[in-house]
Amino acid sequence: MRAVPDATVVAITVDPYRRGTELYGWAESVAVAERYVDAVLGQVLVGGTFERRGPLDWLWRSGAAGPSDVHAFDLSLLDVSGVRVADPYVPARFVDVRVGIAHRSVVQESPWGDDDLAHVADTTLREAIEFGAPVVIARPGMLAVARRRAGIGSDLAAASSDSWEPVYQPIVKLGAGEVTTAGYESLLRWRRDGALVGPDVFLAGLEATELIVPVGRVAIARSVEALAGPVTELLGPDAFMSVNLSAGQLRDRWLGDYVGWLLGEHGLDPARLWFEISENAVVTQGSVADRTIWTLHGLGCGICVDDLGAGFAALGYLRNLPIDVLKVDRALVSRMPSERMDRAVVRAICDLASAAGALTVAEGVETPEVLAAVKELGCDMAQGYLFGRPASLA
Ligand code: G
Ligand code: MN
Repeated sequence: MRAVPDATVVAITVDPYRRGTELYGWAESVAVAERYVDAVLGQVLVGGTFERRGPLDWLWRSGAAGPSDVHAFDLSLLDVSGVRVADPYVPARFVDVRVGIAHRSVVQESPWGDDDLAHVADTTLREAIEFGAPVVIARPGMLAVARRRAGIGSDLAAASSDSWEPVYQPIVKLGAGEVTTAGYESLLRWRRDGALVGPDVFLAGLEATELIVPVGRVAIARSVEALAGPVTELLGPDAFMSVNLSAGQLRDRWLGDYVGWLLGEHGLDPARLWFEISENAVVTQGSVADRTIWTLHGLGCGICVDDLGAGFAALGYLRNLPIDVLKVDRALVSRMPSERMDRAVVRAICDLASAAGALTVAEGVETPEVLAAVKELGCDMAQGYLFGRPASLA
């Protein structure tokens, strides 16, 4: 046990994107970082101890009561972080500084192990680096998040392939008459300690470790089996299955081969298998992701742009990629009855789709009012709790 438990921990990294290293060289960058920590941070962080964890990384810990005014403390760190000049002396050198702050009094969780607060500070520092924010301050509840993440890498690596269980949500056709189920979206779930958990728990971990490639293949295989079996029995030989692809899967050069082989094994018409690519995935021309999409299209599979409406990437996608389906984001769809501008955006998406010869799916339809709005604008299909939640087919 530490003699005095940490009250505040600050995790600091200098030059996280290696811009200084590129401009000044490694040795000088490290020297600038040392000067900055000494001359600048040393003025702000008083009463605790600095621990050097690497050439460009420091951890500052303060025990006992910690700073009396945490807000003032946070602001003083904000003042000296981000991109700034290391010191007032000539020659001036800029330093890029990212800081994660964890106050025990703010995070408010118990019980505390010796390194819990340092772990929380590291989690906030990672966010600072990821989002390009100079300073991130740990929020209440963050220890639980850090702890959940701590075990997840090894749990994912140890997970057996049958712990991955897709669930299926109906997608309905909107015609003049009754709505009828035309196919399903496959949504991946993970059985962990008896509970079935969603992508918010596992997706970032799978992507970070590239485990998304084998796990994604299990998900596709299960979905294709479901399509060939129960879905065809329930809905007939024209029903489709739509499977989400994340960034890591799109970078898998052999995904197309694998899908082609799977479809052959089950004797399925490729047009019945769709793939969803998030609008937020950045697909540049000539990249592996770009080739993967063209390969899947070449096999005859449907290509969908998912979560449409958050950004405007879809305009470029429609021009450069073989898009068959536009899926309108549920945030946008759910606001349609009340917000004129959101209706206008959805209308524009429907126009775009018909010009491009693509189909539209409105996601997240929860009420008859939203369904009416979606029908009025001429969306081809819809999906949402009004028609069914993601569930197993059996
Ligand atoms: O990004 P993507 O469209 O693949 O996300 C699908 C997610 O949206 C699933 O996790 C599913 O549970 C959720 N979802 C599906 N329909 C609805 C709905 O009508 N309302 C809400 N709030 N969520 C929905
Ligand atoms: Mn989707």
